[in-house]
Amino acid sequence: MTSLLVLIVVVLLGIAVWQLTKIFDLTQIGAKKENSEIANDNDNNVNGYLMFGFLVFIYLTTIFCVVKFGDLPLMSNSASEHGADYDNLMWISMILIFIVQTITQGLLHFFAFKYRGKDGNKALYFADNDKLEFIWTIIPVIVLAGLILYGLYAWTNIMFVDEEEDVMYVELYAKQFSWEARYAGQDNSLGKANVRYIEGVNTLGVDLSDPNAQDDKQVSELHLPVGKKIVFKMRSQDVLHSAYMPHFRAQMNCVPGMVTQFAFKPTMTTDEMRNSPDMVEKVARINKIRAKKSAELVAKGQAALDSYTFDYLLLCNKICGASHYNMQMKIVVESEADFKKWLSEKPALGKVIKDAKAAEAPATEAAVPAVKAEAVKVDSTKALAQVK
Ligand SMILES: [Cu+2]
Repeated sequence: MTSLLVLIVVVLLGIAVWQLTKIFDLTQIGAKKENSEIANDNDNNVNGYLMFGFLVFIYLTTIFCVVKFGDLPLMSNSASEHGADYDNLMWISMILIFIVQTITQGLLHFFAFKYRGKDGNKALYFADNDKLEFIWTIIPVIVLAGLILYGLYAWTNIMFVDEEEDVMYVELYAKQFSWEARYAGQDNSLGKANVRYIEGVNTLGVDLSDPNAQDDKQVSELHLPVGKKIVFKMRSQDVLHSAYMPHFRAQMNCVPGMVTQFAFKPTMTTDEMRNSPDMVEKVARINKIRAKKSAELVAKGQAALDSYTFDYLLLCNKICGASHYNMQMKIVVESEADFKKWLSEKPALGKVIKDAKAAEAPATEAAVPAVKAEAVKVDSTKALAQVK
């Protein structure tokens, strides 16, 4: 209701201002010599200088953004083998865009200023110029073709998985609003799965009649061995999600009803990334902001924020619902030995589900005699009553 009233007030204010300007215009009739709707030299000059002003504005905004936010994009310090290729492609594209936009915007606004209207000037009739058209067509063609070919080459390299190579299979399972992961176990082969099999602790819908499924291991925190190529098989339970691991320059959609794939080799452990100069600087900056915020919170009598420690993350990069922003899973990259130790402590899925069923079964069986005994008790009470 309040917003409706505010809206009405804003609309009425707008109408009032509009009417006032009309009244102001009417009072000006006859006051000025020049009251024509046709642009004169003064108007043209104003427009010409405004064009220049706008050019200065976009240049200054660009410089400001580069200086202030230039260190925020992830364009270096990647933690995967293909990351350097990816970053190169990004750098080349961004530098090209930057140079081309600086030159074209400069020319556009300069000529708009230089050839602003002048009383008595006549436009030059200029039909065409083949040489000029050829130049401004062929340069973008060559540059864009080069970029596209390089992009295709990088993409093919990133997406190629050599089946002969020693790889590890991991499933990433997306659902509103969390992630789960499944390791292929000793046989390095993920068991079949389907949403129809989801029941009780089998939250991934793994088909337990598949022998490959028995030794699979289900986890809610992703650990990866450094230097080993991991082939991720992605599935989704409900809607379209996107598995996004920014520090590894990896992203792939998770589509309900199909399995998608992305593979990469982590090259930096979590500890190495935490200690890299770029990350140390970034974390210090984040903690400075948090300390400032904490001081404000403490002044209000609330609890201070914890200091931030870097962790790799798996995020969802498709807006998949209300809690999409919080759909994330921690990733730990560690040495192969640490990884093996961690994984060996996780129970196999076949055993987990068998144990869960066994735990359910005695409870049901125990419940049945209790019910029977109760029934007997009721019957005997009834019989006693009848006897009495
Ligand atoms: Cu999602």
